[in-house]
Amino acid sequence: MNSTREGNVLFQMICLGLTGIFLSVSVIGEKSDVSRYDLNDILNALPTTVWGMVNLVKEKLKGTLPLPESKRCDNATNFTDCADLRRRGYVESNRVYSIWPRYLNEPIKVVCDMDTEGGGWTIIQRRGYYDDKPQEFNQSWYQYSVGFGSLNDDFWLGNDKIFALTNHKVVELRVDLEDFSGTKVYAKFSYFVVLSDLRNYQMFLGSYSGDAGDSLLYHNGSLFSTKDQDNDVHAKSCSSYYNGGGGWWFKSCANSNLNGVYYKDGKASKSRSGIIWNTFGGNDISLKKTDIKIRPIYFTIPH
Ligand SMILES: [Ca+2]
Repeated sequence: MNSTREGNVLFQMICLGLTGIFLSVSVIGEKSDVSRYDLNDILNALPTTVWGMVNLVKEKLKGTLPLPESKRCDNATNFTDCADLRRRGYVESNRVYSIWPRYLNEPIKVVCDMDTEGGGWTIIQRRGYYDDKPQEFNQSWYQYSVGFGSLNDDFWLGNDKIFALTNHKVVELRVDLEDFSGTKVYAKFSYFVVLSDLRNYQMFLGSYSGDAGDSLLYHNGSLFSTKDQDNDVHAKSCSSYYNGGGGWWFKSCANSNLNGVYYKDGKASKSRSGIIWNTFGGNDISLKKTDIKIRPIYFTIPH
């Protein structure tokens, strides 16, 4: 590939990225349930987000990272998320698919929920689907950034991927929960945005609906924290002091943390250390199954 062609490809990538941000902001701005405070915070974060993208492209220009242009032609990775797959006729849940969200240097593997409310959900976290031994969620900042676990059972997709998937389109969030008595509930939030590593993966949520209660809203606007990086507003580290060492968007601990310790009988040895959603069972129990998933807000299936 000659350098002019490379330049054109890079320029297109930058333009696509910027257009995506402006579209996302304008769509969010039109939604009445977004507070002026939230929108201002997102807008204030844009320069660092764009700066991160510019640095990524500069790395490509230096030749330290491979150009993705040739892979883009591969049909197997010509999908940006599970909604894209579902629209184009893929209906199998719990299968590993390859997708390529904008802002990522290469395709990634994901599992989809193709059943709930018409499907098209990209799953970003799952607990309680393991075969032998539960996946350990007591992991470092780095591991939460890149992701861990197995897509075939329990996993955290990774904050860098969650950043890409929540910024290339405006997405809603759905959380499905099950306790050890077999009761299933869900919570939905009308939008969900996670900022980049440069902003400590700060998270913003829209309005709540569902029957699980709105326990994640308490953490709205919080930065991500792990056992080795305390960004919460509590005097101590929520992750390591109260919440079992998992990473989460802790404000000042409690209310919800789906990345706590997995207790096989649902009985937490210490209050708040398990997988908790305060409005569904309180802080003393631990849930049996969770999955967290996202989908573009204007998702429809063509007939
Ligand atoms: Ca703290």
